[in-house]
Amino acid sequence: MYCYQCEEAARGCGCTTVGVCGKDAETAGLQDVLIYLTRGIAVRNLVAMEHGVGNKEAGTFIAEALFATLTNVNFDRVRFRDYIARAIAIRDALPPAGEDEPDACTWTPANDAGIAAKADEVGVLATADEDVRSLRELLVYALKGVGAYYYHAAALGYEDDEVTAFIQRALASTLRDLTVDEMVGIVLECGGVGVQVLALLDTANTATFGTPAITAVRTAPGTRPGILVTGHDLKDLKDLLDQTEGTGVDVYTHGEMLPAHAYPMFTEYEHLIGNYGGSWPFQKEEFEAFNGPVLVTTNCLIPPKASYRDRIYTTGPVGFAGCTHIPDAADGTRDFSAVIEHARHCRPPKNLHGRVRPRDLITGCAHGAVLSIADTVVDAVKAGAIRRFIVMAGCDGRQSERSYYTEFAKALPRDTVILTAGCAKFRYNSLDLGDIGGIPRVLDAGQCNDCYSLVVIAQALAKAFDVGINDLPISYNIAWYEQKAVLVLLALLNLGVKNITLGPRLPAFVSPGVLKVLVENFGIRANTTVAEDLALMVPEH
Ligand code: SF4
Ligand code: SF3
Repeated sequence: MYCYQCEEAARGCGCTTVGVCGKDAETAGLQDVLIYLTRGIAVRNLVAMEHGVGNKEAGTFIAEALFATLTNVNFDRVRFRDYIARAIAIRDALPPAGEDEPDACTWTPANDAGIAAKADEVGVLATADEDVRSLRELLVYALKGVGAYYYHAAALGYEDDEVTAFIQRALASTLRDLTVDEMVGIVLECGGVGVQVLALLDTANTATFGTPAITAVRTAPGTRPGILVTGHDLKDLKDLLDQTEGTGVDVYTHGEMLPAHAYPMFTEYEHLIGNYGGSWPFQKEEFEAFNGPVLVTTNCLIPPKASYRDRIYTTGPVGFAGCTHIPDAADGTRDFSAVIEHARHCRPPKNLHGRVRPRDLITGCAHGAVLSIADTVVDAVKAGAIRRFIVMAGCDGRQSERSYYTEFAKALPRDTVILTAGCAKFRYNSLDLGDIGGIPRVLDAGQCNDCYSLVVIAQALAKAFDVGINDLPISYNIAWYEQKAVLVLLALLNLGVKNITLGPRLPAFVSPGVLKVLVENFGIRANTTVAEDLALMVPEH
């Protein structure tokens, strides 16, 4: 195996025997083969689409397949073998793309050993040139982000054929020998598609669940048995809440589900009690203490301990051998009765006092809520009460060096406001950083996809001050971990945002040559120390 798609890539290079995330070599190989096959589907379907005989479902399948290979989503070999079988069936039902199709369009494994042998041939290291490999992988990782966000939007009935067509065009491009300039062009184009898919998901969420309002979320557990819902899929949360109504079972959000509490529709469920725990790296301790079933709707799943494995339920692309998977339903509404029945026999959650302070968490500061108080914000900037905004969005991670973000947040002067989204916020959202004239100093727009909100807010501020987006008093100190963050970063670049600081480590898949392009064109830099970065991002501090 060779995997270097996330921030934890072993030794800052790549995982070669087993992933730091827990992914084993066999699963890594199955993922490589699945991605290879999606390239073959793409080549055939693009030609078929040109002739008006394309398969729309192929695009949706590819989005889900890419999502399944994203870090901390699926560790289950059986599920990947099934994805591979489905990929071959979809591909083979499409007409050939011509006389000399690439191998990805025709290769068929004889057995599991054949798949394993193919994995060695088509993995990351199949591309010898370091820069070409870097650009191809950068593109594929960003596409995993597109696939993930598209999956959630589609679950709510919001689809966009342009997005799935781009995914296929981009995948097919990785089978061709393109110039570096051409590859950079597609990577940047992917940032534009990133903006498009983030906007699609924003529309899907707000049209379905309402416009989020700034909301304080309880963190102290109740006294009844509960189900903990983690991940990003709001549709699963909604369906679970409907099915738990009147059962005596409470529902709690975990990690990236926290922002759900800010949507008007979710505030109507009295048994949606509050948020439990913090971000994904702490889930072993938190899932153990929760006592009840945990529904994992997306990343990040850490291989569960045997002590609570039977309480983990997965949906959609998520999987882990030994955990119960809730199957998809023909009408789109999954049946959670087994999870609910399980919960009835469980003890209520333990109080997590000690590590997590029992303090309400503020969320829902998405574009609708912030722009409704835009005049107050603009006045505070004009009056000098707010000197600067710092975008600290992105991912959390498990290494101790992530404490940098807590220290950075604490060290920020009191006339600065943090704009955040994603699970990175759990490093500082329970600190009492106060407010500026009633505006919370940590404005949490929501999940990582709600970075889109931060862009909408920045664009509105740029308009209000009649300046360019890079002339605003905003600095970017982004934390990344997995491939959705790669897409969000490309989306920011596509919108013209410059001088982003990225940490805690630069991606292993970015070669020195590609890094040079990013530095020269966009001013991307790696974070350093709190003091040095503060001096740079909050001038005259
Ligand atoms: Fe390693 Fe990250 Fe790949 Fe897991 S996803 S194998 S930790 S690089
Ligand atoms: Fe977090 Fe896994 Fe990236 Fe949605 S839940 S941001 S890391």
